[in-house]
Formats: sequence, C-alpha cells, structure tokens
Amino acid sequence: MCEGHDHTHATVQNPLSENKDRRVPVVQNILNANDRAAAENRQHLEEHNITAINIMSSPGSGKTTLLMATIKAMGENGSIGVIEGDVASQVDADKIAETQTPVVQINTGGGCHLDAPMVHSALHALPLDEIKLLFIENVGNLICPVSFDLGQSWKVALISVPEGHDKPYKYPGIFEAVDVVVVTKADLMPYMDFELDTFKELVHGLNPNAPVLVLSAKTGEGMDSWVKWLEEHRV
Ligand SMILES: Nc1nc2c(ncn2[C@@H]2O[C@H](COP(=O)(O)OP(=O)(O)OP(=O)(O)O)[C@@H](O)[C@H]2O)c(=O)[nH]1
Ligand SMILES: [Mg+2]
Repeated sequence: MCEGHDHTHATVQNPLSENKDRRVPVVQNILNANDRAAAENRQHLEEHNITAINIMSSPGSGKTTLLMATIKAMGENGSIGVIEGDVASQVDADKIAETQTPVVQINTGGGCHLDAPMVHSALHALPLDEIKLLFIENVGNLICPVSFDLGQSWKVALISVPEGHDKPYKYPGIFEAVDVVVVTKADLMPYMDFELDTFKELVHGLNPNAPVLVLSAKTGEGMDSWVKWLEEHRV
C-alpha cells in the first residue's frame, strides 16, 4: 500500500523580504498540508470500506477508455465511483456518467495534478455508501501527480504502446512510486516498435515488485488480468 511520498525539499527566496537570505520552505509546507488532507481522505475512505485507485499517465494514454471498459467488465457488482481530474472541461466525466456510474469532475484550472484537498471536496459530492471501488483519474502528466498523495489505497501508472518502451529511463519517479504498471493500447503493438521485454526490465530495475499488465481496452485483450488485479486488491 502506498503511504506518502518523497518530498522535494526545495526552497524559494522571497524577493520582498528585508532579509534576502531567509529561505522560505514553500514547497515543503504545501506538501505537508497535502499530506494532512490525504490522511483525512484515507481515513474517510477506510470508514466507508472504499478502495481508491489513483490512475496516473500521460495525456491520451487511455485512462478514461480503460475506466469505461472496466465499468463494463465489472458490471454492477463493481460498485464503482469515479473522480475525473482535468485541467479543463468535463468531457471525461460526461462519458463516465453515460454508464450511470457516480462521477465528479475536478477542473484544476491549469494545475498539472490533483491534490488531496481537491479529492476531499469531490468525496463529499459522491454517494460514498454506494461505492466500493473509487477510481481517481489524475491529470494527464507523468511528473507532477507523483508527488501528491491523495489518500488512495493504490497507485497505478498507465503507459500506452505509442509512447515507447523507453519511458522508465526518462520518468523514473512514476515507475518507482506505483503498485502496478499497465501497458495500454496493446492492439497497436504490431505497428509500433514497443519492446515489451525491455520495458519490463526497465520497470523492474526501478520497482522490482510491480506487476506489469498488458491490455487493450479496445479489443478486450488482457482486461481479465486487470480485473483480477483489482479484485485481489479491493477491500
Ligand atoms: N487503439 C487503441 N486506442 C485506444 C485504446 N485506449 C484508448 N484509445 C484511444 O486513445 C485516445 C485517448 O484515450 P483516453 O481514454 O481519452 O485517454 P486519457 O488518458 O483518458 O486522456 P486524458 O484524459 O486527456 O489524459 C482515444 O482516441 C481512445 O479511443 C486502446 O486500447 N487501443
Ligand atoms: Mg481521460
């Protein structure tokens, strides 16, 4: 289970301060406040016996499409709820709502990640007594979301085949942080140069215990292994 994260101990100087040498630990304070809100979210979710999954990936790697396929695959027994995080628009929430699944859209207004207070507000807008499995689709980004604990039970990284197998070299933080890695758009494998064995080696070099699942939400290939992982990791 993921608890907390590595903090960036960056500091910035206040140009208006009389003492220009005084360094203000702004980033540390933001992360501490986030961690307190995340702990509250975690307690709130546990009280309702909800397993929360924080899904992180690049824009367009297939988060919403995978959620739609997951809702279909798990059916009503899934008792699924969704929090959608995007910089702007509610197009993803509208798609989820078409399946009659409870959903809340968060717009960050430019922010490149969700944070725990945003998720706290969204939790109050969801029928928590009806939900057992809560998916939190983070803002599409391989960097910022990793540093912000949301109070989730598990963290998932998606990587789509067109993005290339070298991403663990370039964005190690996300692959180190997550509990499972999902390779999406497997139906495109024959048309791309994605070397699956190399990708798995790179992921396991950073995170030896993370399973690497391979699936296509479009064809349904590999969806069973994802649903099995969810069933094994929900309360
Ligand atoms: N071929 C193929 N295309 C897919 C698959 N999954 C998603 N796509 C397509 O990829 C595009 C992006 O999918 P989304 O599910 O919107 O991606 P996302 O990660 O939610 O995107 P953002 O919310 O913008 O970050 C869409 O055109 C999907 O139809 C898949 O398994 N195979
Ligand atoms: Mg989406």
